[in-house]
Amino acid sequence: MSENTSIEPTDNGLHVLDESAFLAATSEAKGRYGRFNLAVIGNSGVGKSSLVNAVFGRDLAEVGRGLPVTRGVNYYHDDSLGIWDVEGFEIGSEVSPAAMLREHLETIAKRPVDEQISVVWYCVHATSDRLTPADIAMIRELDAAGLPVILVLTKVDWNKNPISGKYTVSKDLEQFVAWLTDPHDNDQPITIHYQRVILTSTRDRNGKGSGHGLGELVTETLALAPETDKDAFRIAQRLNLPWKRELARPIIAAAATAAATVAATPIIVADAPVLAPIQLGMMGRIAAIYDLELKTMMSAGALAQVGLQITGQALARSFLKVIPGAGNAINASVAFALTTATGEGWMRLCEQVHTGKLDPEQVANMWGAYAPAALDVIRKVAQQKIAR
Ligand SMILES: Nc1nc2c(ncn2[C@@H]2O[C@H](COP(=O)(O)OP(=O)(O)OP(=O)(O)O)[C@@H](O)[C@H]2O)c(=O)[nH]1
Ligand SMILES: [Mg+2]
Repeated sequence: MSENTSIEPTDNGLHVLDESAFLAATSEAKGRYGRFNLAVIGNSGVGKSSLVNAVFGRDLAEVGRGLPVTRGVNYYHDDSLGIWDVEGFEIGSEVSPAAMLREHLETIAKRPVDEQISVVWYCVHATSDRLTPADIAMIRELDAAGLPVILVLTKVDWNKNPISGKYTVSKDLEQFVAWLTDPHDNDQPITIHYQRVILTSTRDRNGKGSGHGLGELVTETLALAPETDKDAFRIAQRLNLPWKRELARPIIAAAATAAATVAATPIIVADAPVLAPIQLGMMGRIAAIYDLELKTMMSAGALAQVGLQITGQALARSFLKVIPGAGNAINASVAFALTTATGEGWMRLCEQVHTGKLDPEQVANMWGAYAPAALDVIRKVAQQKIAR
């Protein structure tokens, strides 16, 4: 895992950490989780980019790592997310929209495995009164290609009842939704191959607010994603933090167990950095879950500084003080508690960066604010041990 991590004592007796264990763990984890690919289909201006932005917290198109794969089809991606942006289709073009979409899907199917579509958001403006035959034919093509389709109604105009706080939509939209739930044509029931209908908005009618229906959109997208792509989706999206914690906690538990194993023979505090490779590896994996590219966001020096602060002896010394009889040696249960607390603190710090509340430049300075919380955890563990 981390044979290449070198830890060298400096003049002042502290240790300088090599951040390679951290970086290796991040890139290994990113590679393992892979990329989530979403196809977003809909007419120009229907709100596709706004939706992607609201759910994934970034506009890949703006970042500009896209390539026009074929006319009307663009692929944008970063490590964890790929977006197939498929334009709506002009009425009156020579080929039918469905035939054109089929061609697009064939083109996409020939692309590498890590670009293949997991889920489709088929976007329709909420003021439409029904799906057109072209929409229905296109959704059939998607279904025939084995793709799960969410029918996303965009730019829904919600009315909030000032007394009950309940959100309602217009009568027209209610009728459209009723039709979508039980579609028919001239009184004949018809089958349209979407799995879900979800009403969304990314802002209110004044262009403000944070949107509505987006939580349901991510929940249903996760539910429909193939099993192998679910973790990639949990990582790529930015709306649901508990999913990320669920991914991070087993990593913390595994690192804590590994640290306890190393400390089965108690470690003298001066040698505490022997736990550093384990803790840095854990931190690197957690950073991957929060989709943080700390390598590009922070200088190597700053990263090493964070590593030093977190796994360094200052913390080790201070927590040993709160454990009666520990002396200056770290035993298995202390190593376990320290690693758990470090992981929890780091997870919270990653959340802050991930949600934009903390500038990555500040990570090195801010760790101090998270370390006391780590100490609290250690104190609790110590107290439990004493009580037993
Ligand atoms: N009122 C309201 N306006 C929205 C909403 N979502 C997007 N818009 C606006 O609609 C316009 C088009 O949104 P985009 O997200 O660029 O639509 P698009 O489908 O990506 O458009 P193209 O890339 O041109 O095909 C923008 O001016 C947005 O501000 C919404 O939920 N409510
Ligand atoms: Mg767009």
